[in-house]
Amino acid sequence: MSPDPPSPGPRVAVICGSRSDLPALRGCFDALDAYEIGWEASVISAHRQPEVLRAYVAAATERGVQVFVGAAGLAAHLPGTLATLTALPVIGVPLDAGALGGADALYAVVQMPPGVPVATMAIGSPGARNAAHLSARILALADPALAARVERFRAHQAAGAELAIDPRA
Ligand code: AIR
Repeated sequence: MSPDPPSPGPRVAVICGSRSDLPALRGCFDALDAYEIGWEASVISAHRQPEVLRAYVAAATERGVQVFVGAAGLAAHLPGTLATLTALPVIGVPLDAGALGGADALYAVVQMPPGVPVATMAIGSPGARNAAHLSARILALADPALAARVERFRAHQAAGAELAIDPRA
């Protein structure tokens, strides 16, 4: 049996808790574009707009979104709240937004209770990039063309090794 064809609308929904988070997410959007994965982005705070978040998750799921990425700083409950609202995979990106350098957000995102999983990335823009790469690997399970692009990226990355360099040149 062949897998279902990819849905036509955005397959990844990226949500962040504030407009101030957007610069850290740039690499996520760039990597999703490079994989040719349709995405949509929204600013919704789990603390400030809980009802908007609930309605958005329901509507996005209805439209065919398959992976949610939640990114927030401080007491970053957005990814965890997403995971309470959907059974789809949720990827969490803790951001550095204050005095604790993102450790606050990391603990908030990673320490989910059993049964409510969030795949937690590194703090900040490296984690945001990896949210795109992990989204690609998840979606590639049912999308052979995307699986080929993931393999192409891996080969390209592996080809970047620099053997026997002159470190002072
Ligand atoms: N935030 C917003 N609502 C709940 C949380 N945890 C986070 C945002 C941002 C930080 O608080 O994700 O990283 C500061 O937001 P703002 O809007 O004050 O700049």
